[in-house]
Amino acid sequence: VHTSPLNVVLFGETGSGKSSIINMLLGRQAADTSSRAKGCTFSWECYNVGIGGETYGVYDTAGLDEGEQGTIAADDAIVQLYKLLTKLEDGISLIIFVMRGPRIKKSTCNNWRIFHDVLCEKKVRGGIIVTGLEQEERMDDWWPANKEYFHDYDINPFGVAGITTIRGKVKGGRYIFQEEYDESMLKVKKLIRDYAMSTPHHVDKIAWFADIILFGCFRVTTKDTAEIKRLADRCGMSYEEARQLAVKLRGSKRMGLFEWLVSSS
Ligand SMILES: Nc1nc2c(ncn2[C@@H]2O[C@H](COP(=O)(O)OP(=O)(O)OP(=O)(O)O)[C@@H](O)[C@H]2O)c(=O)[nH]1
Ligand SMILES: [Mg+2]
Repeated sequence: VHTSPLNVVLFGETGSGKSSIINMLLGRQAADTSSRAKGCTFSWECYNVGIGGETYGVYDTAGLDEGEQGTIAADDAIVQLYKLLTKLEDGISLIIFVMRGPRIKKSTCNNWRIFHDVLCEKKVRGGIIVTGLEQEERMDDWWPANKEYFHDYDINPFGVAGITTIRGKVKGGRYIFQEEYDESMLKVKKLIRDYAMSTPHHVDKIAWFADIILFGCFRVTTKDTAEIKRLADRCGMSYEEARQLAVKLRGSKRMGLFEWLVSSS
């Protein structure tokens, strides 16, 4: 048993079922869910979940990188992720990509790139939960039938759970998907217990922020110094953190930020 909870981050686009998974794990309506297209969770929230004698901090986050129609803009996404990294100072043990099945959308892979490849530098184990499989003959058949698609995009999760988070209507005195729901809860708990790393990975948030600016995730490569400064302010960066950032950006085209910081000190 660890002194601080192992952190597990749920990510994936709006409406994929992240908050519904939290509610299923806790057995109550702790997180708001919504069937509206607009998206429901606007920031992130941590919930303590006990599994097999261990407590996990499970993070419900907002869907990212969804283009113009998305819930949150690129700048807001950066600010949110930076603040999330601040909260995750104990490190990250597992990230779980949540997607709605049974059909795969074209945008599916972007979220995995942002969290698994960029944010966690491929150093945190990744799992996938596919929701919406209550109508399937067998929920476990979905992954074997679709895994080629993910492997083609170099998405190779440690574990996958095909589930449903809904119990459906009551018929003959019982919920029609009760069995599938119970099975789903066990599968999600097993995924977390089996794959959460006992030695969490610590993300250097300043290095991450610099990479975002330099390598243009979220289409922000054209930002000028004043814009970077504004973004750093919104992230709540301290002067020391901004100085570290400036050093990282030094020698790049962002020299101006460094000069600005030196002149204002
Ligand atoms: N049929 C079906 N519906 C689901 C399933 N999981 C979630 N939903 C529904 O999908 C809608 C969105 O679910 P949420 O849990 O709010 O999705 P979210 O990922 O938290 O969305 P954001 O907070 O906007 O990022 C709700 O109406 C849920 O009831 C599932 O397994 N099957
Ligand atoms: Mg939500």
